[in-house]
Amino acid sequence: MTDTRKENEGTAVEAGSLATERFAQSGKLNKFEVPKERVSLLAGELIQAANDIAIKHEVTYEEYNALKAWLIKVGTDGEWPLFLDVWLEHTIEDINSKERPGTVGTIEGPYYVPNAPDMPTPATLEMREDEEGTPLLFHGNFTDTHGNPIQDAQVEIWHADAAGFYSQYAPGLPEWLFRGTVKADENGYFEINTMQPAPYQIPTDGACGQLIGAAGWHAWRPAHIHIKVSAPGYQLVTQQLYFPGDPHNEDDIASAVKPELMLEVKEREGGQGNQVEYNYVLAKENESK
Ligand code: MBD
Ligand code: FE
Repeated sequence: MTDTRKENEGTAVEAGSLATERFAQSGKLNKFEVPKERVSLLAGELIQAANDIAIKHEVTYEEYNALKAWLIKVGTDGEWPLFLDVWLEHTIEDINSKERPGTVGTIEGPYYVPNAPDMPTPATLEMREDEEGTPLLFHGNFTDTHGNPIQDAQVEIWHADAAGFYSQYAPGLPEWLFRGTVKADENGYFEINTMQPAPYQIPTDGACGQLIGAAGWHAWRPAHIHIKVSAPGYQLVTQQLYFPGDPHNEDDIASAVKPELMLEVKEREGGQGNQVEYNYVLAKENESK
């Protein structure tokens, strides 16, 4: 997997900046209303924390200017979504999901695209002819927190290919490769045919990669499948699912792995790849723990 990635490394930074473009297109750049008191509190404490670190470690002008240059580069490379989703979103997600009963969530990350093609169950995600990788059948069902089946549930799914690339964020991939909106049946059951994704290395040639290199860290996320599950009247869950045995389950650079999100992988009868079952429990709109 590392070899395939290397061939394309020159294009990696593009993925980061595309995430910025998409964030802008979604209208989110001007949309927020945070009360003055909160801005003052949060921005004030963030600035104070930076000053405290400078005092604690006696930051030099060399280091201060390196920071300035690097922050400028995060912007010009378009990597603010990547930076924030890798190093901060996990904490925001934890805080904001702790009162929601049912299936556990985790971060969305920078590569979600809304309105992926609708497909009824059993679904097969878009793939190229002779798509490489291990076929994966992913199935499960939806219930509410009392164990009753849920009507009109859907699974939005997106993941990397077997080389670690996301469609719409890497050149040359079909637009909706490994992206779909799968409608569960009237019993809340769904079935999705896809290919197992590869571990993901965040772009190494942009500002985030430069930081990782300068600090001597690694750039890897374990292989993962992104999911948003929802049904009318229920709270949306954004999550990812992971594969046991991946060496980066223990040291995900984005700190987004939770034990509840680990799949149990079984071989499919007939030797056709693997299958996994994951069942969703959704909380009603006003339901809390
Ligand atoms: C990803 O695929 C991802 O899921 C996150 C969180 C960050 C970078 C790339
Ligand atoms: Fe991802």
